[in-house]
Parts: sequence; C-alpha cells; structure tokens
Amino acid sequence: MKSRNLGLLAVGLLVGPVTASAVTMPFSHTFDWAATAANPGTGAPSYSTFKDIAWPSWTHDITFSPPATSILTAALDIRHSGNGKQGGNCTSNELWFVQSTSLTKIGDLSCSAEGWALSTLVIPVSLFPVMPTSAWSLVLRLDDSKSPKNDIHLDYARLYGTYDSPTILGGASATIVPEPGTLALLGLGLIGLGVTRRKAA
Ligand SMILES: [Ca+2]
Ligand SMILES: [Ca+2]
Repeated sequence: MKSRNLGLLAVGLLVGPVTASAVTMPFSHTFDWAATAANPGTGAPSYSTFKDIAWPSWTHDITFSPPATSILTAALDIRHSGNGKQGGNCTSNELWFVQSTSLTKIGDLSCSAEGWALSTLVIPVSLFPVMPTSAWSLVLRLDDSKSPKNDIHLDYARLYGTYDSPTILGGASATIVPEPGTLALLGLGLIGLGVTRRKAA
C-alpha cells in the first residue's frame, strides 16, 4: 500500500469512532382512554368501554429529542379488564396488532375477565422503522373477533423503550478522549503524509 493511502486510512480510522459513537436515550408515550373522566378521590381507573366486537384502535406518537438514529428496544403496557373468558378458561384473548402497510400480530392480552390487569408486550425488532426523522407514529389495534360477546375496558397504553442518538447531538458526552491505539494510528497517518510530501518534493 502506498504511504499516501496508508495516511488517509489512518485518518479515516481516527474519524470513524467519533461519528459512530452514540448515546442510549429513553422514550415513552401514554395513550390514556377517558383521561378527563371524573373519578375524584376514588383512585379508580378512567377507562373506555368497547362493547362486543369493537376493534379499538389508537396511535402512539413519539418525538425523539435528541433525534434518533435507530430504535433499540420497545414494549407496550396496556391496562385492561373484561378480556375474554370461556367456561372459566381464558381461551379467547383479544389479539394485538400493529397497523402499517399490513397487520402484524404482536401478542395476546392476558386474561382480565375478573378485574383489571396489566399486560406487557414486547414490540418485535422487525417492526422498528428506519429513523431518518425525529418522530415515530405507531398505530395499534385490538382484534376483538375472538371474544365477540365480551366487552373490554381500556384504561391506558404506554409505549416505551430506548433508542440510539448521535453523541455529538446528545451533548452529554461531547468530550471524546482518543484511545492510545487511535493516537498511534494518527501518528502513523501523519508519518505517511510526511513521507508522501517528501517524495513529492
Ligand atoms: Ca369483545
Ligand atoms: Ca384512562
């Protein structure tokens, strides 16, 4: 390899780790059914009732600040009651779908025929969008067809997780200390450039 190329390679290796560094940030968004319903002093959930087959749908809008380069993890908590029961068995769970260009099943709600329950569902990595912008909108829906006779009550759904953000934009770790190996590469690159210049002169 020519010394000039070696020098450029060394400089490239030095710059690489700086731009590739990222900080992990949390995000969350809560969709609250009947958020303004009056339950003064009772501690009771504010909820909406979806009767029989209702197919309730809602949207989580996430604004990433600082901006995201990619989503790392995502999960959803949903508080509900009245989720299907047949003959004492919870065999008719409502199904959980993501809506984009098509429907994708995420999982089943836990049984909540006897009272309020909190289900946690992990969003599959395959559903994470590429993140060229600073926002993510996720439309969710319950498939109610397996418990047509049961009403389901929904209190809230909380989408949360972590994402990658560039270090430079994050600001939290703006000071980057090169490792000894990196400094050695820089020196090698400068030597290479020096050799090139001498040969040119
Ligand atoms: Ca139902
Ligand atoms: Ca609520």
